[in-house]
Amino acid sequence: MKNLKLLSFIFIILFAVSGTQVYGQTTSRPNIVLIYADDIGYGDIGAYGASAVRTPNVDRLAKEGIRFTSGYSSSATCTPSRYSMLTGQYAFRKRGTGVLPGDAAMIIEPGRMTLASILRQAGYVTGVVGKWHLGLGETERRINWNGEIKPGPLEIGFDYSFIMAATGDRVPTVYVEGHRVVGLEPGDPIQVDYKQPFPGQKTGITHRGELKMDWSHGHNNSIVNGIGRIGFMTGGNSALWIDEDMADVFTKKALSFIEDQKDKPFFLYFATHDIHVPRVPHPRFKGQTTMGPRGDAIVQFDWSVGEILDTLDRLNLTRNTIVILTSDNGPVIDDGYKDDAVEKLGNHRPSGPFRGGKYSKFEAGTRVPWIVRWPGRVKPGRSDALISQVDLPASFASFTGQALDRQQATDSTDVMPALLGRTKHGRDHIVEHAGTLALRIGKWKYIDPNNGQKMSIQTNTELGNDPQSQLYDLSRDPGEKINLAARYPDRVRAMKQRLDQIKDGLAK
Ligand code: NG6
Ligand code: CA
Repeated sequence: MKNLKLLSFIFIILFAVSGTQVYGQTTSRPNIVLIYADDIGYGDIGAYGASAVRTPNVDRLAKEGIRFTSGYSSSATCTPSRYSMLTGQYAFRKRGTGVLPGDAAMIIEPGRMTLASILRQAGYVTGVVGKWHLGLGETERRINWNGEIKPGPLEIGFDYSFIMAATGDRVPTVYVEGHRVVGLEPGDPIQVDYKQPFPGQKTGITHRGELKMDWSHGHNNSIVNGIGRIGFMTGGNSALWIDEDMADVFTKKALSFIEDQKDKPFFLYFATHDIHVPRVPHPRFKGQTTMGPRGDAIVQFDWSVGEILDTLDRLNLTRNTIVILTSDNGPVIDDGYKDDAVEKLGNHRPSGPFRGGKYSKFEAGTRVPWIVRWPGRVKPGRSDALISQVDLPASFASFTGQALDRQQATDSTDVMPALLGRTKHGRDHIVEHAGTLALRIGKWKYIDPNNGQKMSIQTNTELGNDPQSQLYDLSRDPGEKINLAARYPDRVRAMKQRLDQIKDGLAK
């Protein structure tokens, strides 16, 4: 009995020691900076093959870290990708997790375990700067923008937040820091309505000729800073953001967070607005590419990344910081504004070698740039491991030696060994979500049959929908051109079955 106790004691000690030593960080917790781009495609980055735009800072990160070739966002649009990245649960499991309006209630319940709360639990100071798009407040359409706006990021594990509520093209076009709109004057309260304009309000339809950037579809409600938006708002004039300054504002906040927390382990979730629409980079980036605002916004994004890397260098934090860079979904050219993106694209291929883009079940919808750097600990190189953003909660729970609440982050897999380059293998499969689902297992990609539109007329994107099953061999046909479903009916059946089981929560 005594021996048994001693044995289990030794076992526990060994386990604890090996647990913390797995990643060789017994003495310190490295900082974590997650740079999350918006709508940047696989082919939009120099390190991933782009030549029409230069991205020296992202390329530096790729050179000093691991460049993943099969890194995925869990969905082909923003809200569901962010939802699953923070919660570890696929967004398709929960209703109401599609692209949210700016006055949506928060879709992650207060107190729920998230990537942020996991790290906070491990002693990290946690901050989010940039695009939120997960809703705010308790009740839809009932947010009081002039009072305390909560729950929000602070209620799900962040110690600090400086965000835009939804997207650059949705009202309210103001920054929210903690629970308050920044720079609001009490005499000029904000009102938001997604259904109808306020009496006498100028809109993108009534005053189209006055717009500094015309819309191509949607984006014709309120006019703010000369640009039509989705949704109507009035008031809050002193608080309205200036699109041209947004990258500067967010980057500055991110840098101060790093600076303020430099002596503690910190987690920064830096979610840029770039390169989402409206693409209105600061004038100093204007004309940096031949591709118009979309290309210039990539340069601006790269500048923000450079500021983060330089600050880590200056504060001597580089070696003790894991930087992850990825994007929330694939690329789109015309996402609703006439910003010359189509006309000036030239030979640039935002989707890289892949088919489709944002909104699509083809690879370019969710296969995105994904880089991990941890100098001295992570050997630079390239990895073809399959990894998904939904894996971040489980991976960082394991990294910080915590047991994950399996009831919650049901879809999250610990891929930390792959993220840190200790193995070339990540998950065995990837679920790709754009309305309906697709499944990748190894080199095989299966797309569930469905009757959706094949092509988005608005954005000119191939959505991957087809009433027939689709099966592609990505190793020979990364562009998903040759449907092999008829030739391999057994594989189609097996993959469909697996996908159905995943959908029903019966298999991972
Ligand atoms: C679409 C918008 C698009 C973009 C997208 C969300 C229209 C016609 N299109 O509804 O411009 O805002 O939603 O993008 O309004 S995401 O990256 O945040 O998911
Ligand atoms: Ca997006």
